[in-house]
Amino acid sequence: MNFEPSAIQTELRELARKFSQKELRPIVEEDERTETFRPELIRKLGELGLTGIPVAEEYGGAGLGYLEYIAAIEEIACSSGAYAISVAVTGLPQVILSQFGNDSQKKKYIPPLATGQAIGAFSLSEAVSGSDAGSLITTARKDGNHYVLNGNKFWTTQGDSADTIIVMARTGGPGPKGVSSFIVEKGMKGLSYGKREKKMGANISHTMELILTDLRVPAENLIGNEGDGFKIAMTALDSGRITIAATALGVARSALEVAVNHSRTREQFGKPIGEFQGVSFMLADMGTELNAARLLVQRAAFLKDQKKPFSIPAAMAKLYATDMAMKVTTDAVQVLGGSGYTQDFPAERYMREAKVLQIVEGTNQIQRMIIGKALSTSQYVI
Ligand code: COS
Repeated sequence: MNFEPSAIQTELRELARKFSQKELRPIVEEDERTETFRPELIRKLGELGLTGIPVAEEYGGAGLGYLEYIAAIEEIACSSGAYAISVAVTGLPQVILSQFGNDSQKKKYIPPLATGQAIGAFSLSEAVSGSDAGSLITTARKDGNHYVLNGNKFWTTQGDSADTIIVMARTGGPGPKGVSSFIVEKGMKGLSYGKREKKMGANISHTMELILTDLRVPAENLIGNEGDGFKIAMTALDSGRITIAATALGVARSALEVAVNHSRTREQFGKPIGEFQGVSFMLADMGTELNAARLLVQRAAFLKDQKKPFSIPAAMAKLYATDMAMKVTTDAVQVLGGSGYTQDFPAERYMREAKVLQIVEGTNQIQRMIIGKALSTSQYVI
């Protein structure tokens, strides 16, 4: 057992930290208010090699693992949960195509995503199918050497700026086995954008409805075989959940930092409030739970890197880290008191960002379902 980060992990963390502090921190509060997403920042992250960390070098990635990836995502999330989500979501098509794509799909679509030249998205949910992902009703009908897609996809992160979108649609009968995955490109005729959700947080990241109207997708853009789509989506979400958990670490770390600084400088009753046990015990719990969460996230990443089963550890990491972030950010607001509730301090933004992490890539109730099912059917050794 070795808890020491490797030289490359430290280097990548430093690189991401510098970018986060220099490029993200100055613009994030204003952009959050104006709901502005800057694609050029993803390009810059790509130039630094931070958008394709776990992707093979032959496809433009860094050829590293998830232990490196989560270190970078945590640092980005320290300044902006929304940009960390953006990097994580741009990673989903890369994960999918690396594992399930054929050679020409890999060569065409992965390098632009891995180098930040293209933005990625993942479109599974619909009005009628959120947690019950296998009940989606968007159709994909084979027509010669094309599939014709019709339906409305909901909650697609950065759907309006994405160049490459993995869309799940139904080619077969009801249930998970009737679902297939397709590569949809920005600008394809029949793809338009519907409602952009008005959200309580992570407003830099646009959450879009995609409208597919007789959208003709070349048959060569089917990933794997017809009917593989649900398993492809679930496999990608297993990996994605590790990156969402890493985002939670960054958001919580920044919230703790703000709370600690405040507790040292804010004086009441003649001494810094951090010297009161009521506050210092809160900070102690926040720090302890943050560190416990990081160990879970690193373990899930480690298992993935070792090519061992990591589905349940990823669900545990996502569940614990995002619940931890919700608690830590809420307590940070509390430590700051009235100031915490104002936009003069970033604590309230962290709290709003943490909330969405308990929901995206499978609600924490779904994570509990996944973990509970594995425990009750003995698939998971405790
Ligand atoms: N990896 C690979 N295959 C998986 C899998 C995974 N993580 N999870 C399930 N599968 C497979 C199952 O093995 C099963 O295959 P077989 O029919 O060959 O046995 C198939 O997929 C269907 O699985 P299951 O019966 O468990 O599907 P359910 O419809 O009951 O759904 C949950 C399972 C709830 C776990 C799934 O729908 C889910 O994760 N929902 C949340 C969706 C989500 O995260 N949405 C967020 C979108 S991005 S913001």
